[in-house]
Amino acid sequence: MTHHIGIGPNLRKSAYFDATVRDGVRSFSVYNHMLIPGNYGDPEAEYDRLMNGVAMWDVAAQRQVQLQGPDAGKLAQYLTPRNLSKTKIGQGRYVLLCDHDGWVVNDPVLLKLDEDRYWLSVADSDIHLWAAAIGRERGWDVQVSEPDVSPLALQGPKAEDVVAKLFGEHIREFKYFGFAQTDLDGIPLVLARSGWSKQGGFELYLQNSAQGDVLWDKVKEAGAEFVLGPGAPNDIERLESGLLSYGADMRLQTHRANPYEVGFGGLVDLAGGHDFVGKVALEKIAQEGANRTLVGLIIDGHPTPPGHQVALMRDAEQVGYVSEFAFSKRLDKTIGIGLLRADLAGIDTALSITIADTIHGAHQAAIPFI
Ligand code: THG
Repeated sequence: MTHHIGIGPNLRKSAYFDATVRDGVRSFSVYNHMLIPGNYGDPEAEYDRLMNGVAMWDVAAQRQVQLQGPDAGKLAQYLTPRNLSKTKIGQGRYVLLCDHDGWVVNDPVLLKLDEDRYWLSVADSDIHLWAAAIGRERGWDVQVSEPDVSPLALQGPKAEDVVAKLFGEHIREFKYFGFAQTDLDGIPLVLARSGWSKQGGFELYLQNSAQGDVLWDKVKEAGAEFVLGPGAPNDIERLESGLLSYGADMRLQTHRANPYEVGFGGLVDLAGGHDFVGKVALEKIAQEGANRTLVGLIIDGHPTPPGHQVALMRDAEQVGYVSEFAFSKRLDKTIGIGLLRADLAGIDTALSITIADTIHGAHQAAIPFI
């Protein structure tokens, strides 16, 4: 049976929507209430471009939550357990946002545009509401908004060549997460070395959605000689590389996790002297130790991913869950990640998952897989 999702005005369209349709997008998902391309009908070619050429991803659904005003820095720091005191203008940082109980509510890339202006490039949860409420409740002088910004990711070993051709050789000096406010033939954008893959690349944060089509075509044309083609954030590569996805791996409403459980203790600075949402709860968790641990899993056979978490069993007892798995051709194995009861992590014990009434053995493995 095939299902269809009705596209009404409540589902936002990306600045690149028309371009992706023209280039043959075949499936969408929904992320931050916006349509995000899933694939273009040839997953193997899309994976191949990411590994060997350049993949161009419409990730406009990674919305920017802008904090602007005299207290913007104060609010940014209060929202995250990571210590931002050494973050300079033009630097990006991968940060966690936690709620008052210490659960992760988002894992954005933070960009410091100015002393009084920050962007949180958010994963799939409503952080503009969260940030605005916290800023106002604190009585701070900071405006929270979602500006007209639409990231376009170029990922893959040739992405740097494409960006150098478009912007000049100096971009090869960009540090990871470093960015600049610039333009491409008058199209305003922020250019950053970042992106959700381990194949390297850049992100172009378009600042005028009316020019999405034009930007897409300019990049496509420049990339032709470097085997550039459309794609989307790639679950196989991200599992191989051990990148986490908020929505898949730690979503608050359905399978919440705290930073220590998912291996992000290093992003929590309890000794930095700064106050932040969730500090008291995270101090307690740090002291007591996490009950669950993120593990890599190699799964027997070739089961079809069901599109949701599945229980990780030890005989008849549930001891965790697998948040996502996929078949890796590079490894010739089905690989996944999940949370496991901490006392079983690293222990040689028989685990399994059940998919479509079939039991598949699951074996712990180090992350990243590659
Ligand atoms: N780019 C931008 N916005 C985003 C994402 C992105 N918003 C949503 C989502 N992705 C946020 N999540 C991540 C997760 C991991 C990384 C980036 C964003 C990442 N991690 C590296 C790693 O784990 O090796 C580097 C971490 C570090 O150096 O601290 O890149 O992709 N604009």
